[in-house]
Parts: sequence; C-alpha cells; structure tokens
Amino acid sequence: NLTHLTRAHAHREDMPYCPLKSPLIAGPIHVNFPSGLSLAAVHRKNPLVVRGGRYRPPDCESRHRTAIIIPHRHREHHLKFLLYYLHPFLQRQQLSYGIYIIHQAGNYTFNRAKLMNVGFREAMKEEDWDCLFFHDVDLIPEDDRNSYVCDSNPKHAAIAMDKFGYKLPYKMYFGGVSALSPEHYLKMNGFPNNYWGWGGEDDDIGVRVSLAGMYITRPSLKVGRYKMIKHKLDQGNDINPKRFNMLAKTRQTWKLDGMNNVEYQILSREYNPLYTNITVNIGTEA
Ligand code: UD2
Ligand code: MN
Repeated sequence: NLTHLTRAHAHREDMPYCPLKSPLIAGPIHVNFPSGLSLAAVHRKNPLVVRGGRYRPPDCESRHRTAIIIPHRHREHHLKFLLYYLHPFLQRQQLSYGIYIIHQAGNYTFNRAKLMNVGFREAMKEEDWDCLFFHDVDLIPEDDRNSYVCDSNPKHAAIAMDKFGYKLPYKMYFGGVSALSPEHYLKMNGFPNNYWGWGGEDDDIGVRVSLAGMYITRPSLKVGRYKMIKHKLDQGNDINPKRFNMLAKTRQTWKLDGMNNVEYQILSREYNPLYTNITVNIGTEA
C-alpha cells in the first residue's frame, strides 16, 4: 500500500530536525560474524524498523532520506550479516531510510549494474529519496562516521576494503559501495545494462561519472573502511571476457545505454520486516 508508505516518511510538523551531527555516532565498529544469527534475531534487535525495512528517527525529523539498493541472488547468508550491521549503523546516523533487495530471477548470468537501474526506478516510485546507496551484499562498513548521505558529486564510499589492504586499488575505482543523488544518477544515464557476468561494470560507471561532467568524491581512508565477507566467484557470474572491449567504448555508449532504455519485468514485491524484496526478470544478453 503506497499511501501508507509515503505517509511514513512525510514531514511531521511537531518534530524538530535532528542535529547536524548525530550524537549516536560511535566511530570504529568491530565486525565479526556470529554463528547461529537469524533474521528473526536481527528483527528483534531493531524494533523500530517497519514493514519493508523502513525507518525514521523516533524523536527528531531526519535531514536525509537514503535508499540502500542491494543487487542480490543466492547470498542469503551474506544478507543476514549485512542487515545485522547496517540497520543499527543507519539508525545511529539518524537517517530516514529504506533497504531494497533487487533479486535477479532465474539462473541466467548475473548482471549487477542492470539490477541497480531496476532498483533506482523502483525505489524512486515509492519515495522521494534524496540519496541512493548502491551496495554489494557482502560489504560491512567498519566505521559509522562513513556517512550514508550524498555529496555534491557521486561518492565512492568503499575506499578502504580489507581485500585491498585497506587502500584504494586504483584512482578510478568505483566498485563496492557508491552513493548518487537522483540528479547524479539521471545525469549519467544511470548504469550500463549490458555487462553480463563479473567485472567491468564498476569501471564503466566510474567513467560515466566524468563523461557526464561530474567527479568522484570519497570519505577518508580512516572512515571509508569495509570488511568483505570472504567468498568465491558465484555460479552464474563468470568473468565477462568482453569487459575490456566494452570499457574502451564507454564514451560512445553511455548515452545510448542506461536508464533511457532499461527493460525488465517485476515478478514480485515483498515488504519483509527488514527489507523490501523486488524480484525481477531482467532478461538475457542480446
Ligand atoms: C567486485 C566489486 C563489485 C563488482 C564486482 C564485479 C568489490 C568489493 N566489489 O566484487 O562492486 O564491481 O567486483 O562485478 O571489489 N551478487 C549476488 N549473487 C551472485 C553474484 C553477485 O548477489 O551470484 C551481488 C552481490 O551483491 C555481490 C555483488 O553482486 O556482493 C558483486 O559480486 P561479487 O561479490 O561476486 O564480486 P567481487 O567481490 O569481486
Ligand atoms: Mn564480493
């Protein structure tokens, strides 16, 4: 029921705005992966999260509305840990937020970037989000000073990951977690739809940022820290051998492929206690 959801984020006249800097921020987070954790336990620990994984601070009006968009297939064990850490993290930042899982239906080759385009369109239909965080399911933020709010330019939030020795692997790197406002997203025609399988799409997105006349901002190395839950390459997400040839053509293709031609079919929309799950048929490679 959309009316209900929209109202959940409407401005409450009687509420003061939250402070510019949240008093709940604690800094570094010790990330471990407790065995036997269940989604029901995560739900119990987050009593103020409502249907569809929505939250707003109880005693002040948030200054920010952030949607988290997570591309997903067969990573339920990672999702559980991400929700366990992300819900309290976002609440400490006093954000109004919603978490969207964009689940690729079927067994055809995975397409991370196209799922992000679906997530953008479907999330914006529900709410006037002012920032979208495009978030791998397996990346756990390790410091809550890493603000899940947009900058004046597209932001790459996952600057320091354990898997790259907590350093940026290369200057144009844009993988893992990134944050764009709806204006940023549309200005660069969203993300490419035609990267099937592993790799390349993150670099294409990084190049789009500059081709659209914007630049990449980042938090500090101290704050933009993430732990990636260890995993192997998934079945159905083989390395994309065309990625280098495609990347060489981004300048010619970015205006032709992206939000302006994305096609898909929503199979279901479920408002779960901790997240909204959107299952989508994104088709197959042309
Ligand atoms: C890197 C980038 C990632 C992306 C990818 C290349 C990091 C931390 N991340 O991730 O942003 O650019 O390379 O495509 O360097 N997923 C599923 N099910 C699948 C396959 C993928 O849910 O079967 C989702 C999931 O959210 C996952 C993301 O896609 O986190 C990226 O896939 P990955 O984790 O296998 O790739 P990885 O770690 O090399
Ligand atoms: Mn990964």
